[in-house]
Amino acid sequence: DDEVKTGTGKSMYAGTVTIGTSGSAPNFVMKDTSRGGNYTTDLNGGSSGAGTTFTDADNIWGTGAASNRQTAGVDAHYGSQLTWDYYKNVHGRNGIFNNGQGARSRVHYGNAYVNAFWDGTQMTYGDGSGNTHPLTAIDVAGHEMSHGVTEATANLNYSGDAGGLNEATSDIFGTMVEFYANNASDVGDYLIGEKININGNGTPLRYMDKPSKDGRSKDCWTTSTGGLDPHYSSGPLNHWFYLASEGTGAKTINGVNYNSTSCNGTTFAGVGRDVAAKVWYRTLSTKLSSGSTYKDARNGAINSAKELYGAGSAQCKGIQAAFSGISVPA
Ligand code: ASN
Ligand code: ZN
Ligand code: CA
Repeated sequence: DDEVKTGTGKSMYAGTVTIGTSGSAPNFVMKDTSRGGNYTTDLNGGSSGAGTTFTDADNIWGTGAASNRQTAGVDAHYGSQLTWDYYKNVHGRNGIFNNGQGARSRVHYGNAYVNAFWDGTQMTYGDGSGNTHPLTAIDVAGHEMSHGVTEATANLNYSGDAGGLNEATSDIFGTMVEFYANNASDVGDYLIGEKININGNGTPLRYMDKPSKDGRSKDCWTTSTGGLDPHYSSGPLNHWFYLASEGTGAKTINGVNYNSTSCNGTTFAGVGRDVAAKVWYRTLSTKLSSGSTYKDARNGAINSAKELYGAGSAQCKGIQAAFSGISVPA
């Protein structure tokens, strides 16, 4: 039956969580009828097809260990559930496509595949090196599904300035989904991929307070930014989001230390991440298009902040100061 059931998931990265399922004993199904029918399947090492939808006898899923096939499914399903709830409850968006339809998530793609991706219609996750750390952490799931939101809204290109805006948008909303989850095992931070140990030494993939800490991303916008891989040209907008949210200077949030400085030497307070995300969502969904530049992002965000909070508001000033703080000129 299609009635929503509440399952218990023993995840890899987020502890024991509640997940939306359906069906009934002994055939519960990892399909969430309360969230557009989001469902999660096992590719079992394959690289094509729909995979096999996870089922379970007692609606208690996974063990918390990667060796159990359901575990990665729990994390992926939980990530899709959080992403659905974040966009719905915070931005009034009804699913990735804003049409009430959920999406499939596929886990156990290929062998030791160290990536995850949105392909326009569905999510796919590899199991990571050694097949021991699937790329199913909350921020990664939120990042990838936000590529779907970007595609359905501004449809930003994946090259030039727009490529950086595209990637950073996924980092911004992946991060906001992580904060929204308020999960004690995977706390909100301004780091990307801190749970999946992709570098093998425990360091995250990206740092929003100072993107250059990854050795390749840029902190400040220049006329050369658009020539970089989108995962590095995202740096300035990630830095903007941190500065707009938290301001300049040293800060500890959920036990993580940050120290962010502006590119132009100014110091200022942040307007809070909820405000910065609201402004950026409005910018993405009403101001930008495929060829948008960092200058378009600045103008769009300032106009969005004016519409939301008023021209003279502290919020509008903070958004503007943070764009000047990443060297995007007026
Ligand atoms: N996981 C990568 C990303 O979302 C896939 C890609 O390179 N597009 O950025
Ligand atoms: Zn991405
Ligand atoms: Ca994170």
